[in-house]
Amino acid sequence: MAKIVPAALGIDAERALLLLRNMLLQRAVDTRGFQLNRQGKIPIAMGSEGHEAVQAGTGLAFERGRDLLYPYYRNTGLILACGFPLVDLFRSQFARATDRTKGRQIINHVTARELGIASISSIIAAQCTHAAGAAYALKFRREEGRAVFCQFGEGATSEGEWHEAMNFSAVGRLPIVFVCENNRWAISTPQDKQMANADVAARASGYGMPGAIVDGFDPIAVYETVRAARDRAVGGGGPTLVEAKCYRFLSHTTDDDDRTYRTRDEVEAQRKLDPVPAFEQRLLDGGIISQEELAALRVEITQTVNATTDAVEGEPQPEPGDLYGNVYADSDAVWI
Ligand SMILES: Cc1ncc(C[n+]2csc(CCOP(=O)(O)OP(=O)(O)O)c2C)c(N)n1
Repeated sequence: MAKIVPAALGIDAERALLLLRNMLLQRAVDTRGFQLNRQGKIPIAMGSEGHEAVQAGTGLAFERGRDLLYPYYRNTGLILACGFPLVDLFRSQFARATDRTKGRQIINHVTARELGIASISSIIAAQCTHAAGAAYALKFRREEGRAVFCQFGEGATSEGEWHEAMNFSAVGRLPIVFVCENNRWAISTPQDKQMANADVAARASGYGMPGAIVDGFDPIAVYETVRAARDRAVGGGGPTLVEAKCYRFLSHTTDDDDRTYRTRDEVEAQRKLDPVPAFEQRLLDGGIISQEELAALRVEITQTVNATTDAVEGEPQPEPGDLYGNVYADSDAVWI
């Protein structure tokens, strides 16, 4: 018989376990990325530790086969939650010939048209205008029941493109959800040097759309908030700005050393709120998972990540002669 989650959790056991699985996988992928980089096997790794709950919750709100996702580079957990294959994520990290961009793009900058996952751009906030354009297309074509998800950090909200996307979406009442993953730091720039207001969500009213603040360490709260925003978008109510307050536990990338700009005390204080063990405990306390089942899930995920990285490491590198392929139309090969 299916387990029923106590009312306080607000969702059924199946979805609660999906959230947990995604969060554990995301943490395992992050850990492996940093290991592979330190072993000299991949050129750079970008961690999303501290963003697990935001991304698992948002991924659960995403309607596969209908919605469109415009992610940013820190969205490994989210793209996995939206169906992106783990093997393709590591093919991107190892820049193998089997990679969907044939090893061309910087790691984690993936794309999967068939899943509705748009190509990731390194240019901060560029995805926001792309997302607004996609939402405009959905409305223009009268495609009912579909929404666009647009993800970004708080640093991106200083970019002109972000403001243009917000304004255009609000004026057109477009079916789009803006999700700000506010981890307080844009590399070495703290939020209070980025903006004079405390909450990104407060900016929404300036465009004439609702803004919502949610605890980014709580995957269920994120799911419910983003899902409500999606329902509003699909129902013709227009865009919403959701601000999920979280934290980046690791350096910006493996090329960054966060000890140069933030104190260990600050990081340690945030670590105490780590969303992964907190959600494990919540599901244990709620009787959704037992200690044995949790241990087995952790082992299964580690084994999957091990097997995948072992397999991908053995795949071929791109051929040097292929360098100019896939650059211009009618060149020697097509994009997947
Ligand atoms: C237009 C532009 N300016 C600067 C950069 C360099 N840059 C890369 S990541 C980053 C920080 C962005 O921070 P935020 O949007 O808060 O996202 P986070 O990395 O914290 O998740 C910056 C400034 C860039 N890629 N594009």
